[in-house]
Amino acid sequence: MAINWYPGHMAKGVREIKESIKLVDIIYYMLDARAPISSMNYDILDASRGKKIILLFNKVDLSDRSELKKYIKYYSDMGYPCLEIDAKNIKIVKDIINLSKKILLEKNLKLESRGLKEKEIKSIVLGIPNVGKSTLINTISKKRIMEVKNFPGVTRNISWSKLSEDIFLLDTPGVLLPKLDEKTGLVLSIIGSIKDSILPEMEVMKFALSFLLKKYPLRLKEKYNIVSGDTIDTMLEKIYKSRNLQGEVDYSRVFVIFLKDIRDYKLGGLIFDDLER
Ligand SMILES: Nc1nc2c(ncn2[C@@H]2O[C@H](COP(=O)(O)OP(=O)(O)O)[C@@H](O)[C@H]2O)c(=O)[nH]1
Ligand SMILES: [Mg+2]
Repeated sequence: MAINWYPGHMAKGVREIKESIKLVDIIYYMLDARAPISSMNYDILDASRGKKIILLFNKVDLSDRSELKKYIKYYSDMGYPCLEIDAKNIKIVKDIINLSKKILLEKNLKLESRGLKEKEIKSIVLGIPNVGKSTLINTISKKRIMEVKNFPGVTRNISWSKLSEDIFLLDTPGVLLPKLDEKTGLVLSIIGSIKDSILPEMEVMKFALSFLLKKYPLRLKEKYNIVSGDTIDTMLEKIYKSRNLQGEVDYSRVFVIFLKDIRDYKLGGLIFDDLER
């Protein structure tokens, strides 16, 4: 099955991202806290060796916070500093700066010992579509006075804004494509990283229902009175009826209702990955 997951202009960016990575010292790699594995692209981690990488788990307000701890531990054990954020909240800017400084301190000490202390640190935000990169950059620029800066050797027409006294952030984030297999595609569809029209609605709903039944059965029971013995048709009908809609079930409307409920926190904080898989 050949699926065109993302529009062509997104797929073109990989070479450009690798060029951007060369320019920076710190990478803020943004993950979706509802899909901490599916939103990761391990190839880019490989391409980023020698840089300081900070993992930003965004949309924690929609995530299953207690389960998220396991993923934080998983990545921390791999050596990545992690931060849970809500990119819309201006308070997180300070946390990002503080963690960056802490990490740079280690780096600067090493550089200093070689007599090469760096003054200006450059950084970039990377992540898959819709993870919240632009939101974070907007939040940062609301807090900081924008200061366009030119760096020697950087010929492309790009601008940087000042994140802290010595950290500059590239204004254009790097859009990464996730490593897509069928299951990752389904997970990323549920969280809205992949457009709703790409995968068949029924497949997405079936996957979401079986996943939620396995991991969050009480949420389905409370919200729609769905129980594990129900057939798929019964489950979809219950979701339809939860909006007091009458008559024959319109599956496209069920899709819209169900996915909106999931994305609007109507089923509470969720994580659609399994660490064990
Ligand atoms: N609930 C919630 N929504 C967020 C958060 N960060 C971003 N969003 C929303 O996610 C959507 C995609 O964000 P955007 O910044 O455009 O993603 P980008 O494609 O990575 O640049 C927008 O509707 C944002 O309002 C967050 O921390 N929590
Ligand atoms: Mg964007």
